[in-house]
Amino acid sequence: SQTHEQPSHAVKGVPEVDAVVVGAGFSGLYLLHRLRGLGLRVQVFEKGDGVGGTWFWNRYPGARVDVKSMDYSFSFDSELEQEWEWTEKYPPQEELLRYVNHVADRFDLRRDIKFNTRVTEAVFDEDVERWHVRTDQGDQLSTRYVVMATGCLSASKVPEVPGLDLFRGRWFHTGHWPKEGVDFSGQRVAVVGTGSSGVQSIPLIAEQAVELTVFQRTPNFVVPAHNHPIDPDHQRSVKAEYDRHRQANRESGFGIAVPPATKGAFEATEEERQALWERAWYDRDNSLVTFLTGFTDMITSKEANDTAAQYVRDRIAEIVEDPETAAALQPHDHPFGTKRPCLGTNYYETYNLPHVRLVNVRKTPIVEITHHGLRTTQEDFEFDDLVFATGFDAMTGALTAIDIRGRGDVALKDKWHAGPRTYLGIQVAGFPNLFTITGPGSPSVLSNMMVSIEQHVEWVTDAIAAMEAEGLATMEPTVEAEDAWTAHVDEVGHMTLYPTADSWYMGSNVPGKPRVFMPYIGGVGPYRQKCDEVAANGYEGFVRR
Ligand code: FAD
Ligand code: N01
Repeated sequence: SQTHEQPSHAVKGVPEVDAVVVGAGFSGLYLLHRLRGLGLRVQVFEKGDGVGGTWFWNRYPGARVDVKSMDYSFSFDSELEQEWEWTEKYPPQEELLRYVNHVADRFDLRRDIKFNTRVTEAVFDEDVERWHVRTDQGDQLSTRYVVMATGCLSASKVPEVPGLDLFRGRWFHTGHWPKEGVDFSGQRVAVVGTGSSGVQSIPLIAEQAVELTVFQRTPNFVVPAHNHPIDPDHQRSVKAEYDRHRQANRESGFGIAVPPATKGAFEATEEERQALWERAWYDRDNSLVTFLTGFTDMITSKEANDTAAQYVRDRIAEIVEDPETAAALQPHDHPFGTKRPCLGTNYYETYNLPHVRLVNVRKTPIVEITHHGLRTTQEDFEFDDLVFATGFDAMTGALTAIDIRGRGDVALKDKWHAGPRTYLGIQVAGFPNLFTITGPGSPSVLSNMMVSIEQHVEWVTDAIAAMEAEGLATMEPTVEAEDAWTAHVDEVGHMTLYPTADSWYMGSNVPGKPRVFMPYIGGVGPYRQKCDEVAANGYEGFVRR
């Protein structure tokens, strides 16, 4: 596809569009669809060679969503949601990638997307009030609006361990897995990392490898996924009342409607607590949020949270045969849910296999990678393949990787040196007409992201439509609104247990990253209401000119 070659008189011959969208995951695709609907000329840039974002890059064994498919899908088009048939409770990456491609085809989106093209720079020219965007392919565009749909979990992170260049075997990161797949048959494999990606891939890698060593720094809480084919009757019944179902998700805390908790953990009896955790663990239709929403005080009271945490630790001790391995797998250093909890299939069971070994690198840290494996403070390990399931520079990494400069040539990464500052997670003071989808300061990664993506895309495109209708040139938050919102995000975050954990929500997985709780835990329902009120009050907190 091509950029729109329209000669500009405003910016020295640089082609002009109305809007540049960076990224062609779910966010970028829906943005393109909506912005086109406003009659705007839009150019999307995507560094991959296809659409799908997360589901394009994360092709590791076992990669699948852990929000139910009927919830983790677009709701904006009723024909789309009615015609698409999901096969599983939690569909695998291939199915999600098929779905994203279906969306791109159905709405004829590809012709405005330039693939294999990374946006490197976006600079605001105050004289003409336009953004000047450059890519690694030499594109230059002048645009009024820039929307960053760059993803919260797209800047993958390989650990800063010396020696990787010496390693003679194959190495992979789960976040850009080779398209052709990887055959581990007959191989000695090492996996570093036991977050969601590690938890999903470890059991399947273990099925192929002759030897698997898992290097774990922090054990996670892993709840059984109980994935299964979708019952067609269930699919029909949800579709029969999809609008009501979706609306309940939109009004919920995490973007997944669940019956609200009615009491605190200690207002319940021991038997009631136990019964709830049993359901959350064993019910085949369980979902990840059951543990988080079972009692009103699960994410605010350590004692309440401990009742769930202990329940999970007890299950681990029951499943894992070797007591030392079981102890190493039991999380004690963070409350349940304060690091993203995982859903697993045969995860703990995998450690009972004779060819699988767990190494606790909290006790004996990795010192270096060698030509034949890696060395910890205690032991030299040999293997053929090395898998990094080490996560992402989350929420801000994909944004700060682009040289974004606003008024006064201020760089976004300098403005955010002490942590991200936004108004509603949507805009940044001093960066007019630049919008972020599921940006820091919005519920984002603490939610069913499809709900949050649709809400942001709709709010942003409505705001742009209002500007167009009123003939306005720019929109940006006031510093006061941004300061107040950033303080509110922090204050609400600190009313919970989240900041007590060293998580990627806190930036703790990236050395040198400021320790700030980045997402907004106020709940997607209340947050949506706040965004709607701001718009209804003439975009309160924004300067529009
Ligand atoms: P992405 O899908 O990340 O897309 C961003 C795109 O921007 C990418 O294609 C990237 O290549 C491109 N890009 C970035 N920078 C540039 C640049 N400078 N120039 C050009 N292109 C650029 N969420 C849930 O709600 N439930 C789940 O169960 C769930 N499972 C997940 C599983 C995995 C393995 C991962 C990594 C994430 C998961 N998520 C889940 C979060 C997931 O990221 C979101 O649900 C959603 O897919 C994000 O869509 P997006 O379009 O906003 O971002
Ligand atoms: O990444 P992570 P992920 N030495 O950051 C370890 C979504 N997602 O790709 O905890 C040793 O969670 C690190 O240890 P520690 C979901 O939102 C969803 O797994 O920092 N170890 C950790 O164990 C998820 O949260 C699904 O101490 C090192 C692991 O690597 C997010 O994406 C599936 C290390 C990284 O875990 C990211 O998940 C996949 C080092 N130097 C992803 N550096 C679903 O199931 C890091 N680690 C839906």
